[in-house]
Amino acid sequence: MAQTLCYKILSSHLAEGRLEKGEPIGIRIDQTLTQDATGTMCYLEFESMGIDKVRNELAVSYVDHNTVQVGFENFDDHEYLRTVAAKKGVVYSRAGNGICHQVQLERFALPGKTLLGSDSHTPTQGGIGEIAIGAGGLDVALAMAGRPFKLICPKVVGIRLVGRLGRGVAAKDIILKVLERFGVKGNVNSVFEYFGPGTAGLTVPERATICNMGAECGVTFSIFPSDDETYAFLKAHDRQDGFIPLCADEGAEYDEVFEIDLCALRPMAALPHSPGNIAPVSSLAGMPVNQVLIGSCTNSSYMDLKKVAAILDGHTVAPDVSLAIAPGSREVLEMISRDGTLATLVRSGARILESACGFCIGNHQSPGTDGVSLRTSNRNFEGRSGTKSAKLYLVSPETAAVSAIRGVVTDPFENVPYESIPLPEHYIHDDGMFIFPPEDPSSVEVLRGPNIGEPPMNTAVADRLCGDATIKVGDKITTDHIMPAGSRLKYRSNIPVYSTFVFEGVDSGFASRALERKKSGAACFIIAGASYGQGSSREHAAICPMYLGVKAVVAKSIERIHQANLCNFGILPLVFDNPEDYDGIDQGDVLEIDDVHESIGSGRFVLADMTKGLRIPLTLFATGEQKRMLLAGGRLNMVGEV
Ligand code: MIC
Ligand code: SF4
Repeated sequence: MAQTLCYKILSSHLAEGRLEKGEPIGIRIDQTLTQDATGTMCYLEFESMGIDKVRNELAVSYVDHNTVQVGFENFDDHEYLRTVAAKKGVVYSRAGNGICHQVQLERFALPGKTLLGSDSHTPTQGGIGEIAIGAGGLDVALAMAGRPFKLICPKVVGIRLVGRLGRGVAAKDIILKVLERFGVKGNVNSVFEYFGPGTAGLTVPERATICNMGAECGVTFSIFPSDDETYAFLKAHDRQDGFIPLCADEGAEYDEVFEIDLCALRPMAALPHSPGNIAPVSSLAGMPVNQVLIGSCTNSSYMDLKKVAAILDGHTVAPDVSLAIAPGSREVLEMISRDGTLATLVRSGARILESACGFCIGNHQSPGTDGVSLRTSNRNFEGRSGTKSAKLYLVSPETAAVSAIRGVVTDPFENVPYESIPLPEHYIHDDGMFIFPPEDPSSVEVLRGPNIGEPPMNTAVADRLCGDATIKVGDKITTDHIMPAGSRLKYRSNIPVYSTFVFEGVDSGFASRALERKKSGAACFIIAGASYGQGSSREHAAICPMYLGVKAVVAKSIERIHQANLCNFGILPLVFDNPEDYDGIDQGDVLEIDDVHESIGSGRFVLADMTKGLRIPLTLFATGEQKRMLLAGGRLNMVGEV
């Protein structure tokens, strides 16, 4: 039978289950990646498994998120990551080498391989024809231990591209169009497979931009075929040996097809406060802008910055705009330094930032009060920038650059000084900022600063949970709402401290309220609307609530990575059978669940709201393995199974 590209790679890596839509399957993982903010927990978890050396083909540990280093914590974390990598056979990418997804694309990603990464934008590597999936740190630790990664065999949405992008229209506009169609919820257990004649006109970095933001739709991964463009990109990095051509079979059938005519596409933007809130840039034209930030794992490639420089050349940034640019990697920075692009950027007044996540995760460059910030990154959740009242618009580098010069949002369609910019024939590359693990790690001492604690353990779940609706939240609660990053990031390795910030921006009293309940032996319940836990892969959004005594999340729907993280740490992810039952529960209501053990087995729960006298049916959507984890109080309690 004719197969999609997605199913071809899945079948060549199938380790468990049947390759049928909706079935739980396990796949072999060739490569893993971690970044520092999720990495410390991940390697602590890996160490707790008692395995000497990683068992997959390649494991890379990047330092790109926590590079601000105010206080000793970040530096200590980096030292832990450097030494544990050497001990366990992991390649270490030092701070300064660049953003994990950009560097992985340049140096390691290969068509036909599988990659699991402890970052939700891991699917960026789909741009090279790799199945690349984001997951919590514990799942990545299990993959490093050689265990198959468990997922639901996905529905494949074919995205057919026809035509060519017009002048000033970018890959970013394609994915914003996809976001307009599919939104940020309701796409769990689906993947996007790009095909059609329009794919040939897109370079690998452009394809990577598109796959990067599939994460915002909540799909498991996105993928492009591997073709002449893929070969050209690999060859330009002297990595053509890893090339294999790959595409869907003739006549392969998709579960659904969405077609985009690239000729008709116009520049798009995601409006505050969701990447799914899409409008054409032309509808925003003339709106004054305070800040423009170019960078992040979505749009910080050499090609992106060449286009930006071509637009900025000969201009100065508008007087009331602050423009800052973060090249995605050391390779990009070296390329733009050597060919003069950097001088053009500097001459225009751009502030050059470190090759790191930086502004994207709210580490710095927070906008002013009520500020309008145009960004080429992928998330514009309220407060993520560090300024709650700021309004973030996600746009292409082209829209960002023309608007930076004019000081108001400006449509770049037919408004850029070049037709197209070709891929360089050769990229300068230098692996000097990677530390490759020694053959014999016996003399390596793993360094642990005082900020680094053990991963906390949960207790096996009780058969009866009694407590209250400790917090009630609405729809589309992101992991940034649950577990803020930005200035709080440095506590990622210190769960007791980091936990004090759970739901900080939503309800600052939550953490202390939850701890009080925990001390009195009561269970905390989180009541939520649709698409709970969307956004990042950070397992801290499960670990810290677990630490505070949360036993169950009861929601209209829960996003894939977060659902898996909740199971991994022994929090019940329960979904309302009737979404309107959400309305009947108020924060503070006394809640009970009886027969928890039996209910985990059957997947059928009844939540009693004692305050209102309601009995509310709930379902647990979990695999057999996840059910065993929930009974045990989390994966780390399943001795002998990791
Ligand atoms: C993000 O973009 O939200 C992050 C920060 O990269 C997260 C990972 C984290 O929270 O450490 C992600 O995307 O998974
Ligand atoms: Fe880093 Fe931002 Fe990409 Fe997350 S989305 S990996 S914070 S650049």
